[in-house]
Order: sequence, then C-alpha cells, then structure tokens
Amino acid sequence: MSTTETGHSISETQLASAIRVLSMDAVQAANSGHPGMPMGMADVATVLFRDVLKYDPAAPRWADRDRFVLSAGHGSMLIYALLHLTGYARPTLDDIRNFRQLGSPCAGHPENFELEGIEVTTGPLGQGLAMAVGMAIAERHLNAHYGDALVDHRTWVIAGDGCLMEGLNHEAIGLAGHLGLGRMNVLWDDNRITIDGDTSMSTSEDIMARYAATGWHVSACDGHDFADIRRAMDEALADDRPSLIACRTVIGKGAPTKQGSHSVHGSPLGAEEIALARLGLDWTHAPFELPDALVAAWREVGTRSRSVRGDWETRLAANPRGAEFTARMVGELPADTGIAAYIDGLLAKPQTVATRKASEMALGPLTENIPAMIGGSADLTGSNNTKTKSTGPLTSDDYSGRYIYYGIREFGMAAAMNGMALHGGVIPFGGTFLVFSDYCRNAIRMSALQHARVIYVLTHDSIGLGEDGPTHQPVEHVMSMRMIPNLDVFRPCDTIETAECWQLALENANGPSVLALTRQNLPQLRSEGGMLSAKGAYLLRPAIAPRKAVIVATGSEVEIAVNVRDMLEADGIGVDVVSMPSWSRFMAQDAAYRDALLPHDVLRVSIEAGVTFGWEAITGIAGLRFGIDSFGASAPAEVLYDHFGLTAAKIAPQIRAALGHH
Ligand SMILES: Cc1ncc(C[n+]2csc(CCOP(=O)(O)OP(=O)(O)O)c2C)c(N)n1
Ligand SMILES: [Mg+2]
Repeated sequence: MSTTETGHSISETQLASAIRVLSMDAVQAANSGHPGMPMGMADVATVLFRDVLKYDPAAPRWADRDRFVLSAGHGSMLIYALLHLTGYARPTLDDIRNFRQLGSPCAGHPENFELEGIEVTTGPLGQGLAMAVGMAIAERHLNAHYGDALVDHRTWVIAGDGCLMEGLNHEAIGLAGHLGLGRMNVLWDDNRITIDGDTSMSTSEDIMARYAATGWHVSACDGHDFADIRRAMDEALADDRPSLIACRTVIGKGAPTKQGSHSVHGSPLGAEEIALARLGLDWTHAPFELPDALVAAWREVGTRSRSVRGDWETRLAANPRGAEFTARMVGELPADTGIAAYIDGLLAKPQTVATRKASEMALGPLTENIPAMIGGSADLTGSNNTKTKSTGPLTSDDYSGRYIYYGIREFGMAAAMNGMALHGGVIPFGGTFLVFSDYCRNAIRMSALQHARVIYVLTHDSIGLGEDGPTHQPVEHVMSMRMIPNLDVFRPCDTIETAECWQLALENANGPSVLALTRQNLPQLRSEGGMLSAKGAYLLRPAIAPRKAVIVATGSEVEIAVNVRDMLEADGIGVDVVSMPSWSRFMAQDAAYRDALLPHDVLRVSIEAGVTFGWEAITGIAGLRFGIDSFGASAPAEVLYDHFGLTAAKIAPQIRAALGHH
C-alpha cells in the first residue's frame, strides 16, 4: 500500500492498473502500438519504480541515478506511463494522448533524444540489453576513479523473449558475465509469447542454463505477485553477479479475453475488450483521465530518492574532484588534447606509415590527455592499433582500466560502446576490420540515431589489405556507411589527416564517427597544418599548368591521385588534387566552397578503392570514376591495385583520353 498525504490508500494493484489503462487507451487512440508487453509487465515495473529504482523525476540527469533500459522497446507505453505517473515534466497526458503521432515525444519506440528519463533508444531487439552492459561498464569504471561517494548505481533492464533470442544476447551476456557486472539486473518478461505465437514454435532453449553458464545469477518469480517480485529483486541486489530474473507473466494481463495470446502483442485491444478490461480492473474513468488520489500516490512514489539525491549533491559539492567529475559527465574535452603539438612534430618530421599506425600514434597524446577515452577491440588489438600506453586493461579485478578486450563480439562491442557513451563520463572507441562493420552495422546506425559519441576504428579498409582476399576486403562498406545519417565517416590519407580526423571525431559530441584506416603504408602528403579536414575536402595539390581536371580521392588513393597528377602535369595538363577525408562534411559546406573546389567546367575524376556507386554526385555523370565494382581477390596489395586498374600508369591515360589528348 502507498498512503498519500490525503490519507487515501492506493494498492500496488491500483498503481499498476494506471499503467495498464494508459497503455491500452493510448494504443487504441493511436490505432497502433503494443499493449501486451506494458500490461504484462505493469506489476513488475510498479515494484521496480516504487521500491527499488534510484531516480528523481525532478533531476533526470542526476549522474548517480540508476539507469533503466526498456530493451523491449515495442512496449514503449510502459515507460511513457511510468515517466508521466512518477512526475517527470514530460510526457504530459496530452503527449500520451498523442502517442505515435507526429510531434509527440511519445514516439512508437522510446527515443533518448525525445524524453528525459529515456536513457537509450530501443526497438531493435537485443540492443537495449547490450547497451545496458556498456552502461554497467561505465558505472564500474567511473566508480573505480571517483569512488562510492559519487558513483554507486545500478543498471536495470526489462527485456522480452525477443531480446534474449537475438544472437547479440549471447555476446552481451558473455561480456557482462566475464566482467562480473554485478550491478546489472535483467527483468525478463517471460511471457512465452512473441509475434508469431507461442515461443515453443521457435525455441526449446534453456535460457536460465545459458545465463548461468556465462556467469550470471539466475532466478525466477511470479510476475504478477508483488511480494514475489520484490523477493527476486532483493536476491538480485544481494548477488554480486549480474542477475537475470525470469518474471513469469501473462502478456496483455488485464485484457480478459485476449490476455495470454499473441493477439495482444501489437494490436489495439478494440473498444469492446477495453470496456471489459475496465470492468475487470474496476476502472471507472474515461480514457486519459486519472483519479487525483492515484496520481498523488504515483507522484509520491517518484519522490522516493529525492533525499538520496540531496545527500549526493552535498557530497558532490564537497568533493575536491566534483567539478572535474561534472565536466566529465557532460562530455567536455580538455582545452588541449595534445593533437596540435603532435601535428607540429609530424610537420617537422614526416612519417610514412599505415593510417592504422598513424591512428595509434595520434591516440598516444589523445589518450594521455583525455582520461575519459576508453579503447578496445574485437580481438584485433594488434591489427587495429587501438591500444596505447595510457590505457591499461579494464577487467573484473580492476575496472579502472581503459582498454577493453571485447573478444570476437563486434555487435556486442558496438552496442556496449553506445551504452557507455550514453551513460556519460566516458568516450568509447573500438576497433575491428572495416569489412566486419556489417556485423555491428545496426549498432553503428543506433549510435547515429541516438547522438552517441562512439568512435569506430575500422582498419584494413580496402583491397590494400592484400592477401586475406575478398572475404576481408571491404568494397561497398565506406560508401554504404556514408549513407547513414549523422555518421561522420572519415577516410584519412596520411598521418596529418588521421590526427585531424581523430580530433574532429572527438569534438563531435553529438554523434558517432568512423575512421576507415589502411593496413598498408602511405606517404605523408601534407606539409601544412590548419585542420584542413574540418571542411571534409580541400585542395591538396593545385594545378600548375592550365587546369583541365580535378581528381578527388580519399585515403590510400590520394597518393595515386597525386601520382596521376604528376604524370599529367609533365605533359602540360593542369590537374588539381582534392583530398576528401569526409564526404558528409564536404557536402555540408556552402555552394561557393563546393563549386570552387569542384568547378563544373573541368573534367572531374574520383578515385577510391571501393564501389563507384555514389561518386556521380562528385564527378557529375560526365566525369570519370575509378573504383572497384566487384569483390576483391587474394594477392599482394600492389598486384591487386594493378589488377583492378588503380595505378597512376593505368588511370592517367584514361584521363588524358577523356580530355581529348591521345
Ligand atoms: C531486431 C528486431 N527484429 C524484429 C523486430 C520486430 N519485433 C518487434 S517485437 C517482436 C517480438 C518480440 O517478442 P517478445 O520480446 O517476446 O515481446 P512480446 O511479444 O512478449 O511483447 C518482433 C519480432 C524488432 N523490433 N527488432
Ligand atoms: Mg514475449
């Protein structure tokens, strides 16, 4: 029972009914959405938000709040109802009335950029849980650096059968079990129903055994028995392993004729069923009308951690490192990242190295000056060159480390990095081969959608990796990643550009970046500083003879472009070489800048060791595009570049011919 100031007693059942009714009414009004999950998990969520979760609706960004992740994002009405009832400023009842309509923050699935209190964007099943692993890592890491006084919270997840069935789940819980993330607790909506019907149609897995085998504490409860739910949560709190609680529930609980069936998963209940549900729940109020006493009881629930937060604010104010902690949580970079001095050194002493090596060199000063950076790799540390002197391993024995051995878990790594970035206080970067970005592509997309500052170090970025052959040689990847909105894809051509791109990626606090880096050595082409990469593309080598062509290239092909130019200039054909480390940054420049760099009265040519698809936007349809529109092959890199026609000797004559010089 919760007793309000007015003396009314409101039972847990009534608190949960408010969630059920709001959910079924909102879905009905929108004529779309998922009533089954919120109605089924209403009791579990009521216990969590009433008795266990540490949060303060008046201070949604309180750094030491528990993180709550609704991994079963289709049940978004559950979190909208909870945020409203516990007293967050938004969503209002009107917002909920407009569930799923344009402009309402109550979007189809929970979106972290729409509402305070929504920590991560969920809907792609499995990723919420996998992001929660990253949040739990960030919590332990910051705890190791700032102590219990400032960092001492938990990560709670509600996940459905789907989240547990996805392959990503295996990666995520393996990592969490290995790192011993005991402050992570998963409430599994064990309703044995998915869209197609009974889970027995598609799975016979012993989920509890699987979790136990990866080092998790597992238990079960009756998800409609408040005392039993509380008991299971207490057990999870007491256990120092990550916990899975199988909450046995009935999907759509409260819908008298439809509950327990997949028909309540994703369709409105209908007026008749809703009327019957109202009778059963003893609910006499009209849609979107909540009785005052019930609202008061829920608001009181929302104040449970207010004094805990007050005490924390006092500790923060008294802590000598309080200001540093706050700056770190909001994602500030130090005024000097060390990159400028490092670039000066390169200008004084040019280096011929692979850009993956140049990345490691840039990471030296960056990781030294930016303690928030946490690196890692999906088992390719020595190839991705992601480890630096400043970043010791983060392990279950020492969470203060700044380097994570993610294992061969590309998707798990990317999702964890999203969770880390959205937790705040850390800036994650992680590596794999560019070709395996497909394994984690949806998490990269989710970084972009969620405005998460995650930096992907994707090496071996073309046929230039050589002998490993077409399975390992990305062809379509760079261009296809450029299609993801709010993702900055960098393909630097030398040491200086690599350093600039790292700095730009770090400064981009509102989204992820990809650094596509070579395995093979490249000469240092730049002889001046100036952060020229910031505009996405710039004139690297101006024509000497009267200009007839502009060659635009990226990464390792800029060297080829320079060689082509030298050959043509020797024949008196003037050629500009434009280096384009970031397509999206260039496209964001004004027309004057773009047209000056790529004038329409000369032949425009592109060179990139990947698909030519898309380069028409740069060259115009009349221009020339050199690339690879097939899979690669196994051979040494130089042999492949010749085989695929990407050499100065093969390209120069074609430009000459196109210009009418035979
Ligand atoms: C990666 C992914 N695949 C498919 C879907 C579509 N989808 C949404 S909910 C759902 C079924 C999920 O079942 P469960 O987690 O048991 O949820 P419940 O039906 O119990 O609410 C599916 C397949 C999705 N959202 N994400
Ligand atoms: Mg289910």
